Amino acid sequence: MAFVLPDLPYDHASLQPVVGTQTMQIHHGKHHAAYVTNLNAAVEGLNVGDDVNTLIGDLGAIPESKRGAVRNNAGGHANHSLFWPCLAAKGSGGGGQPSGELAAAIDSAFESFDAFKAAFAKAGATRFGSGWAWLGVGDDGKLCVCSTANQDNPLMGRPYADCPCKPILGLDVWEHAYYLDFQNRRPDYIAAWWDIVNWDQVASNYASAK
Ligand code: MN3
Repeated sequence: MAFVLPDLPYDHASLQPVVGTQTMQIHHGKHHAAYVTNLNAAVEGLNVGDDVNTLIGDLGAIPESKRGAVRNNAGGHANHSLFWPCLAAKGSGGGGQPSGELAAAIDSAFESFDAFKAAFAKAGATRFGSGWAWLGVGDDGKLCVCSTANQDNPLMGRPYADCPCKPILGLDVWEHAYYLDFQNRRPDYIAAWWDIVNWDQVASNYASAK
């Protein structure tokens, strides 16, 4: 059973001007596609099933000779598969604020939506080199913010991620995610990115994770 590159739920031009068409073409069609191809090569001959989140949650079960390749490429596949549906065109599902249970949980954990945004933006901006910022549900059921390096994911647990949780929103802060649009200005990318967050999808992820 091979892992498959998921289709985008919108076209490549939808997220402009925050994420340009060329960035989307390369990011989804080249980077994410390569993680899927390399993951399928890495798990060839292993009986790992077809759920990438289950796979990254049990990296210790992977033979050591293949664990690094599975960590990087299953992580890349899982991270981007969560990322794309959490985005939408500004004004067509993207932007605004969460409502309902998710809004209440954010207020409970961070005191306000603005305080949450500041904590999440800081996690992304201060991640040295390549990685991700996350909003996730911890074992205690509370929302938390953290970051991971490279293609690590909070589902991997320790020692891969120092913030074990079930992620419900991720922000890719690899340069390939923003360099064509923002060059070296990662904080500007993060500030603009809020306009394309699909809070209905994040709320759905929260309902599944809690
Ligand atoms: Mn990426």
